[in-house]
Amino acid sequence: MEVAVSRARQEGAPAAAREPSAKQLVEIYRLMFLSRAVDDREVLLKRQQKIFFQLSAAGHEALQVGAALALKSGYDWFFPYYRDRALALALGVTPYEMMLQAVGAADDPASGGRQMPTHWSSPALHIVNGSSATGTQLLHAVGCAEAGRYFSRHPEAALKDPGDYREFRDVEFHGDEVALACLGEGSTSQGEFWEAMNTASNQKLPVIFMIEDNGYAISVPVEVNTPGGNISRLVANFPHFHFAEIDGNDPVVCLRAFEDAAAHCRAGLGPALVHGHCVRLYSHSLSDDDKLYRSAAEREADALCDPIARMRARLIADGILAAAELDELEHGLQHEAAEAAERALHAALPAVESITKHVYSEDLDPTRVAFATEQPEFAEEENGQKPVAHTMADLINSCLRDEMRRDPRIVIYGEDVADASREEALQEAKGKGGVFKLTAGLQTEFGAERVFNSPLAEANIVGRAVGYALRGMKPVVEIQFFDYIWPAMHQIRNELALLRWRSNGTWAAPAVIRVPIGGYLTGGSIYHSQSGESIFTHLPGLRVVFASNALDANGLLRTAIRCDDPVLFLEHKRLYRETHGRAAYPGPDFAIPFGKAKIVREGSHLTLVTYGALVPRALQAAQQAERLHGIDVEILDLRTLNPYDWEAIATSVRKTNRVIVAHEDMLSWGYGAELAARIGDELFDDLDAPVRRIGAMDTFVAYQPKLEDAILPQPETILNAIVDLKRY
Ligand SMILES: Cc1ncc(C[n+]2csc(CCOP(=O)(O)OP(=O)(O)O)c2C)c(N)n1
Ligand SMILES: [Mg+2]
Repeated sequence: MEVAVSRARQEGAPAAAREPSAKQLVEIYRLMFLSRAVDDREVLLKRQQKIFFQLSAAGHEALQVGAALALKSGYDWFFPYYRDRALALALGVTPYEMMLQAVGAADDPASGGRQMPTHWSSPALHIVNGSSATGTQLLHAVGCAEAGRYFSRHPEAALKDPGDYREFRDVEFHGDEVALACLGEGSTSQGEFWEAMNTASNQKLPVIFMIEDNGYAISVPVEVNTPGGNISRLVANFPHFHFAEIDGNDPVVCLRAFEDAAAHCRAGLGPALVHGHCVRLYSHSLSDDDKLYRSAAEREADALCDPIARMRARLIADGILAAAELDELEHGLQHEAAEAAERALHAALPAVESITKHVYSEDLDPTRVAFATEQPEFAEEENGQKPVAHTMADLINSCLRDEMRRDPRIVIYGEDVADASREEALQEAKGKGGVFKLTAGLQTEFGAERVFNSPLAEANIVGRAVGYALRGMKPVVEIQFFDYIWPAMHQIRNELALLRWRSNGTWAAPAVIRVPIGGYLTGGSIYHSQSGESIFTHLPGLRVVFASNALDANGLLRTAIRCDDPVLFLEHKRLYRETHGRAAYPGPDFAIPFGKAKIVREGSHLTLVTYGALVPRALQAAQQAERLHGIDVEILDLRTLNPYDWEAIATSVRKTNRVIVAHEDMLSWGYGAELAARIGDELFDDLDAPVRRIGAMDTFVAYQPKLEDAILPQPETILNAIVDLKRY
């Protein structure tokens, strides 16, 4: 095992040659002091109730300024956390922009008044908008570094294409760029920290982890979060890393440490971790009071380490600036902060009408007709014979293959999706290509750089996808079973779906997540049969697709890949290889727009709205209803659940005046509840009977087939509901 452990000052030029000039030292001090001045002005505004939240960088300034000055704003990539005011200032965010954020102004460049202050963002400076969640940003930094490496190796992939999302995703890259991922020592307890360290190390990615160790996570001291109280000791055996544990109160030490870390990354040797010991001079935020859990002696000891006071004393001792000159400089900076605040307090506030902007892409609407190729291009013959009826599994695989040929920005990864990670095995072995074989042969055709296995960690899969996608790539990742999507839920809800809205449209992560879902497996049991789509349709910002047949799966996946929104693409396992719904290969450009339901059976007596595995079951029930009871049922297959085709539902209900909404997922709080409520609300006058719902029992799916049959809705369940509803 190769272990790269080194300390600041051990590498690079001799220390004397790298001693900052007097001018640089003054600039370091200016940035540190400006950060404190903006913090102090905000504290005042919060006390005056002119802003609504305040969280300071006080005590972290040396570390942050050191990091910023060692890296290149607008060239490297920055994933700050909420305490990084000095970092943001040193990278080029202005005090006025910070104050616009604090007041929640319309012109707040980070979020337009949507996020709390200190959630930095600037596309021009490459500061990626972060959430309030501790640790999620680390996986984004990893994905970002992977994307940067990919573009440097495949510059042709950066070309724009007016036919899809690429028209709106600008790409910039440099072969030696670095991603800075910032966090507090408490956040190293998050699984995502370890998941990010795993991939950064394994892939030797140019990511610098900056740990700002102030000894506390709100009120929780470091030894509670970190066994032994020192994170450097725990991570020391990660391969390919450059490590430095430093005095984070000395900006010159910090600057050197980050220069060394950046040199290691730029040389392609791997990631780095700089662990800076600093102090938290104020409480966690103005909503916290550290006197409740810290002793006076401890707080006083921290105050003596104040990096600004120390730097000031040093400038005087080294004869760089006299006390009076420093007073004047500080005065000017305080004035700058006060003036920025004053201007921001008069800035226009966001309009209420703007609230729904940027939930989804404003550039590319996946419901638009441009995504509809009128007809599939069925070949007259395939390989000299009549076209084969392909399964849903086959046509998903061929869509992935066709899109990868067309778009070099697509990468596919997940658990077991590669043919074989040890490529030499493919000389004799056929290859795996997914537990359901949906990605079979893709690594063999496109290589291990574009199709590869991830660690067994779902947050890792989605978190990296956010990083890839915000750089303009198109990750099409797989979660192996819907039942195991939950470790990624935090990334899906708080990051993937939210990034565009919270950044007021300046960042987005239009990734695709493919997920096998559902039961009717005979023995699938609890952990391989779950549904739960309504949990995801409840997330603004996320498109949700659920195809019921091979042709729809092919055309909808193409739209999912080409569109500019994040998409959850649900694939019913039971339908993968069923005889129902097979189709000929529709050609490489067949696409179906989102939000267009399909009438799979026309009828006049009753409307049945459904999707997924209930479509073939509803068809069976409808045939029996006709044969045995003379009831003529119209069946709508929604195909996409967000957006869904309200017009199609309303038109059909106006015609039949009776409606059942049927799904495989549990009845209570399910997807049907929303549709039933809206139908009752908006189509009340058109109804001759109550709106009926069909779903699974409110339990999980059992292993014993007798129980599974009773738990999940069957064709008879649907038939009974049809007959019952027709009686009204
Ligand atoms: C996932 C998540 N859990 C909990 C919180 C609430 N929270 C915000 S900051 C914080 C402590 C973070 O401590 P640390 O990482 O040491 O950073 P520091 O604030 O000390 O700089 C907590 C628990 C959160 N924002 N995100
Ligand atoms: Mg901390």
